[in-house]
Amino acid sequence: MKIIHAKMLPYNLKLKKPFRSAHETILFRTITLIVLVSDDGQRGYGELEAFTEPNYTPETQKTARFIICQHLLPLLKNKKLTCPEDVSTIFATVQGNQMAKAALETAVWDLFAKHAHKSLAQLLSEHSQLRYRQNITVGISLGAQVEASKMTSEISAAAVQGYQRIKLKVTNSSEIKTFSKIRPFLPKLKYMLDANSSFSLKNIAQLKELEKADISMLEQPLATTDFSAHAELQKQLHIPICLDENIFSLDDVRTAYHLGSAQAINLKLSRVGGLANALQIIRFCNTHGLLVWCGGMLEGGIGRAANLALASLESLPFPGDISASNRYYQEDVIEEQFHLKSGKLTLPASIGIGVTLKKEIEDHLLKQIDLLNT
Ligand code: OSB
Ligand code: MG
Repeated sequence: MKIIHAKMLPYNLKLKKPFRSAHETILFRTITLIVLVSDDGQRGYGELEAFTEPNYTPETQKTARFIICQHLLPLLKNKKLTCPEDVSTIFATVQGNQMAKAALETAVWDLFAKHAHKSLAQLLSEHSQLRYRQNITVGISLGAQVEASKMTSEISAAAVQGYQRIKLKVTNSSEIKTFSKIRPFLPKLKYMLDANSSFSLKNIAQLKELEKADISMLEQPLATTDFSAHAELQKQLHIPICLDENIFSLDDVRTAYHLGSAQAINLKLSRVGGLANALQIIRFCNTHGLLVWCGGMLEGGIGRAANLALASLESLPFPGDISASNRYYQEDVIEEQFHLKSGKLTLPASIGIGVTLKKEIEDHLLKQIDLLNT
């Protein structure tokens, strides 16, 4: 297979309400939609997940679009692809820029799946030799709240909708205290906290307070690149640490494993450069006893569908951050909706990524300049 056309379209999504984490408060989410056309006329879709500001990862929408146009697409041009895994090999000469790579790589997976008349989940299952499920238990990530009453009502509302696992953002010690206080009165579900690098080793005493709170794990308590501080904390803390911001590659997962920095990995296919890398990480985690689960990036419909296909693999039993379509946005980019039913989302039935852009968005995307022939 060869990629003969490539187009992209930045797209703004407005959140229903602000989403606050330690990094920033988001009200508008810009994504970039990607379409790749193969020499058999098939269209493959990808979504660029970098944020507008370089707070969560170094990439931004603008830097990633630049890398895609100037460095990645020229590498793809005229290359014969025999399998989707070829893409990460071809991109290996470009350092980092994982989200730029993932946006194109997932579109190539979509093309190969469509070419084989298979769903993306089925193709991922075949390439990883892991079984997949049609109905996937999912969790929700709730933005940080200062007040106990707000925290309680947000959590209760998510429980009523059927979410089986609640992740709550915390940004400081007082929010941790508030959560610990309300924890005994919350519905009987799995809970976890995500600190997005808010703490340092000086806060060990406050973090150890959480040992009484019955949570599944604590995500990214310490600095974004600090594997050794997390290892030090994990030695002293009787709660599994989950790494998110630290993990850009399989090498990072290996480092975390060998240093003992974490017992769980939040796997975001965009943050690790795509699906092929994600599958390698899953394999490593499975053989080394690390819990691995599918994270989220406030995706639009294309990104959500790719996440759900990845999360369908049986080696990811812990519910991921893949909420229903109605969670974040009034208006999404795709026709279809992912509805929560008894805490689960169902894989789309069609081949490939299984979802389609809304007609007017698709038309607009196809009218953009061809980035492979300019
Ligand atoms: O830390 O996991 C995170 C969203 C954006 C950036 C980082 C994170 C998150 C979330 C939301 O927690 C996950 C989602 O529902 O998409
Ligand atoms: Mg996180």
